[in-house]
Amino acid sequence: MDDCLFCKIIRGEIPGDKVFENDKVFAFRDIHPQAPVHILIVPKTHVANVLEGADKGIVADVIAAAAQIAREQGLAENGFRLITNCGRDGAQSVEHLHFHLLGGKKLSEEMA
Ligand code: DGP
Repeated sequence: MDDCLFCKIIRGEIPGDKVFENDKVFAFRDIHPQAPVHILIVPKTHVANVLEGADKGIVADVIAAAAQIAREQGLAENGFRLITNCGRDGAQSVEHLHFHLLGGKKLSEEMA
């Protein structure tokens, strides 16, 4: 999508600290990290959120990549959090489906 921030990062038009890429998924470090490891994992196909991506198999591709990245980042032993925000009440600020991979410390038990 022409004016989507994350599409521009995927295309290399805006710098992104890339940590992973395959034919379907791209991952880069969050610009405002909330944990020692904070990576955004996004599908290369533009869908706005998990509602749009769920029935196209896109979410499954992103989750598979997230599991690989978690292992590569050394998060498998102690654990991590993998979340996606959706819509206004979910506090989604960028309308391109993304999962936050957070780890590298004991995370808060608060979910909201
Ligand atoms: P969300 O609130 O779930 O939509 O998360 C969007 C995340 O995107 C937020 O944690 C900050 C991150 N972000 C916003 N703009 C940029 C950017 O230009 N580069 C990178 N790397 N991350 C960004």
